Amino acid sequence: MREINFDGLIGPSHNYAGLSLGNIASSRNAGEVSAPRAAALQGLGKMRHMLSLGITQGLFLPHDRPDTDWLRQLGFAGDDDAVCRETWEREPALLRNALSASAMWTANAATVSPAPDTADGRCHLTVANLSTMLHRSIEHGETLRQLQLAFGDDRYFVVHPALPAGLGDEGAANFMRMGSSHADRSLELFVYGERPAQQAFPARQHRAASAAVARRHGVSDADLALVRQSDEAVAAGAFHNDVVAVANENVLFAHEQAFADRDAVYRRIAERVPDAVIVEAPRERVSLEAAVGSYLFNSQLVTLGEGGMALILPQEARDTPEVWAWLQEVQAADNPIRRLDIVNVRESMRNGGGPACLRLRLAVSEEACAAIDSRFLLDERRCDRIEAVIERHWPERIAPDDLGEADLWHQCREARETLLAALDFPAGIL
Ligand code: SUG
Repeated sequence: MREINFDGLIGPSHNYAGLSLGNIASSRNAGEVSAPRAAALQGLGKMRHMLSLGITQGLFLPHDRPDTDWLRQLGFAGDDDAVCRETWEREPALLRNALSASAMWTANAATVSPAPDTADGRCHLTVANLSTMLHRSIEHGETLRQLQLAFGDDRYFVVHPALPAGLGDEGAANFMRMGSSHADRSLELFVYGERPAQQAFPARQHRAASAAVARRHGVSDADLALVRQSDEAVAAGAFHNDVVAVANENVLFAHEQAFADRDAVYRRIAERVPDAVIVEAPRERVSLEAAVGSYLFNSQLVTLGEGGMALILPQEARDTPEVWAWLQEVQAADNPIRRLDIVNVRESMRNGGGPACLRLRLAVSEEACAAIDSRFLLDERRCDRIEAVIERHWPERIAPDDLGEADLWHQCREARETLLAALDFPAGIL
């Protein structure tokens, strides 16, 4: 079995509209000027870094924005420009939602149960409905089309559509899998939130949604843990579990305050995964605020070909002294984490999306890997092609008022069409 990460390529409409309540970075940077071209190049740089580590890398495509079909559902009519113009005049907030590039954060695209964990021995994916946030609830239709194309071989894959909208489901950002290796039948940890009456921020992953996804995937009760996120973590801005914890094979890397009942979670892991290693940041060394501010736990924890694991961390973790000092100790201590690799994904970070948010992770056999539509897989040559399109077609900057400009709407659409053509996707396929 091997790990593949499918990163969302950061789309040409990347901007700071402050759409995500409970996501502190998104709120803090609302109204700032974004740099879509630099953002997409940063994301591509991370993908190239993963390739350089010998890890298979895939990508998902930016969604079609502005989403005029969605605006038409809301009663706006006419051609695309007329729809956008009228929306901007009458309900500008709706056009901001229709322009969001949030599909870049593919940790929220779907939840994935790899083949060893499921009743029918196939890899199951459930598209996330993302129903708690309006701008993200728009994503699941196109996400489903992309996943059906990428994982269309039903000998190996089953792609389920999103759950009904009443149950909030945010995908793999609230999911961890632990076993001795990727190939082992593993413990699947589904992390959900609950919103106490006094809490300002919504809990985006509902318990019933997590349980429904596990049921659809055919994960047995023996392999399932439904884990409640701590209220303190949600209140500190951990709107998804992957802001305070990440797992890879037998290693859990987490903040002490990530879970409501930490001891019970650790006990369950120890029972089910005898060689489990838990690397925990104690609150007196790394505060929740520093963890959320630096996105320390939104790193990718990956197994290296030469043995051991690497943490792929955002630059912000390096720049936060209490975090970096603790990481040095982690690296020196007796655990599988051998390398600390830093990537710059600052434009995404300013909307609350770190290295791990930008990727959907699959563990697949060699045969299943060969059955994936190769247009979604990357090598250096395809990275070069993508880079050339970004350089030529992605806007350099977007200020808040630009969202109402027809030139921007046209540029976003043309940029995506050029990218799809460069990657051999015929027009209209999505
Ligand atoms: O859903 N930000 C995303 C960030 C998602 C991060 N993903 C994970 N933690 N896996 C969100 O809050 C900001 C968009 C804006 O404000 O325009 C945004 O949607």
